[in-house]
Amino acid sequence: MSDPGVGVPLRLITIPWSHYCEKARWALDRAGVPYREDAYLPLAHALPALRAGGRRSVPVLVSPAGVLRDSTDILRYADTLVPPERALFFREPDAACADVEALEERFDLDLGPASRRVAYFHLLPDEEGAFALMGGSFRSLDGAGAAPPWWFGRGVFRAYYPVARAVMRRAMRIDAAGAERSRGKIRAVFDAVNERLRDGRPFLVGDRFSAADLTFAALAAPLIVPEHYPVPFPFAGLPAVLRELIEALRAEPAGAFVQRVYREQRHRKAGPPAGG
Ligand SMILES: N[C@@H](CCC(=O)N[C@@H](CS)C(=O)NCC(=O)O)C(=O)O
Repeated sequence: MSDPGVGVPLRLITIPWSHYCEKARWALDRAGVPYREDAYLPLAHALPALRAGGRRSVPVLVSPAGVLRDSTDILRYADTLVPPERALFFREPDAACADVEALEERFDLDLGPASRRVAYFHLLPDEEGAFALMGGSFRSLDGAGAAPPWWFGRGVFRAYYPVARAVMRRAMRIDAAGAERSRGKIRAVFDAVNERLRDGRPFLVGDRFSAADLTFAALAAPLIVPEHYPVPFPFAGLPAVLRELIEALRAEPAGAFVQRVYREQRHRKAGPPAGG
């Protein structure tokens, strides 16, 4: 396990089920670096993120290298803690390195907001489902963030949820027209990944796991619900229309790729996986 440096414990501020937070958490787990996850519900996350020196969005990592406010910066930081052959961004400045960077950015800009918008568009109307997802996701964490907040009971949730939902819908432009446009973006990204995987390659770029694979898998996860996602998404409890979309995407090469990468590469407490 690498030592991040000066004995300052890393602190990762998250909304625990958020796919950008999962992207950052996966990179830290993979680097084998100890950190504490401080998990918050949407809305409640903003003040701690700002107080830590971040923006309103999470993940925020408080690290010896400073406060990192973006999942890509956290992946780059995790890369400083592993040997070059395990870095998520290839170190040789060649075509493969540029390919990883371009894919990671495309998934960040196109796939992440779109998969989140479509998933939330179907999930948010279901208050019971949201209660189950939010409570369950806290219980899945280790250590400091393991319990839902003290006020997280059904009664308070009923008052909190409509406010949080309205803010989330506005902030992330979650509506029917937005969901439709996002489905188009998801289609374009999945088509591109299906095409890339057509020759049977095990990874999106080169012969080893990279930031492109990790970012695609994490940011597609709300629409694949991989078995090994560390925060449980109770698939059976999801609305039927979302379950159907998930089943359809899982059946594509890109969807199967996400499931496989999670199974083979996602280890909560790191140690090098075989072939990784
Ligand atoms: N580009 C950012 C995106 C992070 C992001 O969109 N985070 C969402 C959670 S999935 C968030 O914090 N949303 C609440 C807000 O912006 O207030 C990254 O890669 O870290």
